[in-house]
Amino acid sequence: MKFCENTEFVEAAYGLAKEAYGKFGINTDKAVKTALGIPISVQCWQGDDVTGFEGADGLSDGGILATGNYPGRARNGDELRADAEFAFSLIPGKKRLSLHMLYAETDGKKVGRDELEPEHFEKWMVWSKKKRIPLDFNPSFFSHPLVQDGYTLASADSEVRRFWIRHAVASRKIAAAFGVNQGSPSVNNIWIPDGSKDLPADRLSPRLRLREALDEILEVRQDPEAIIDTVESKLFGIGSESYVVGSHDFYLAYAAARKIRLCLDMGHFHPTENIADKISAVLLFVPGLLIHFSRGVRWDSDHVPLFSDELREVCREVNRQKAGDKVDFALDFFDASINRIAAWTIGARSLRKALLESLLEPSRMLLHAEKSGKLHERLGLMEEFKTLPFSAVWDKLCLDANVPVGTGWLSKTADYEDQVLLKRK
Ligand code: RNT
Ligand code: ZN
Repeated sequence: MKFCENTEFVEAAYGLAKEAYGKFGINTDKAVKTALGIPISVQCWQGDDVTGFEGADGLSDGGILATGNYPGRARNGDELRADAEFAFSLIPGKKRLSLHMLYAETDGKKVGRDELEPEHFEKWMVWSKKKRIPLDFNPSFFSHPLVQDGYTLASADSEVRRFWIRHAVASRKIAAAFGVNQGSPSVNNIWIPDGSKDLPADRLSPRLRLREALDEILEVRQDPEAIIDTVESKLFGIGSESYVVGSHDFYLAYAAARKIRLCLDMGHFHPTENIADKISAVLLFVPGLLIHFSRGVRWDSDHVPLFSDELREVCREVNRQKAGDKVDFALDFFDASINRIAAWTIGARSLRKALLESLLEPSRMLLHAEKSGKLHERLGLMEEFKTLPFSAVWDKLCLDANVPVGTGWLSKTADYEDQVLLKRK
């Protein structure tokens, strides 16, 4: 069955669902429209296993790892843009694309990462404008010989540190150029891998150096209308199991003190810790959040996110607090063991689903039960809401957005694999 052939069925089911939600005071038409309008920043690096265009044959030196060798990885800008565009045709709603410094296009010239300029992202900017897909950005502190013994901005070697400071300053200039090009700010996220495999004797000095380096980077003025600065923490990485300089405590305090936005990555906390609970706490003290939607599995923080309880709870929290204007939604994962277009599609669709579901929650009833001390009612309602006819509204959202309903995107992905991906040798 092709996705467009069951329009009537989707509409009929939606009619019933609309009535069901209406009984709880929820306007499904409005929820669909709102959910479609929330931008999801899709990470370009799922398309090529975080390899980039510097001639590397994969990700290295930085505590993260892409595993798998499914055929069809994008090898250059044109392929990556084509793949992203195709994936975007399967993902409903507003999208942005997040780039890394690694994805500069220098026409075969070797340009140091500390010397990159907006002109090296010209092709991306032209594409962004033409396709109306705003760009976000990230300095790349990995896969580079100057990631010295696992350290970059916090390195004790001042030459190494200076190089990475120049790199981050350059990334902010490029992000600001994106912002001007697209007429809205580009989010520039700083994540560094710095840390130690085994127990450090000195936990303080690297943190002092990181604080100083960040201050120096952020001191360079960029137009706040063009760029939003964020900093991202981590719990541990490969080779930084015992100590991470940019821990959650470090960046939480830093972002609050310097009044910049904080990035919370769902895969960067203890396995039973959900960032949903952090949102209301952190937003009291920092101006905004970037959320990296990901899925941690044992040591890996970057599996494809699913429509899981954790992810749904995060979206519900943002909606319940009406914090949407202070939160940017982004994806961060890289799985090289499955079709990369499918990885993008599964992750992005699951986030869009959770956003829609959060908007369909009859939160007022929960609040009412809570305020009147009827906690059994609060729990009972939460449980009953789980089985409201959500899938009918989700299908309608896909139909309205003109993307495949249900499993329809899988056969399209298979065609693209045959016609495009498998031809790449
Ligand atoms: C790594 C961080 C970071 C990266 C990307 C590639 O643990 O999550 O966000 O995944 O920048
Ligand atoms: Zn992340």
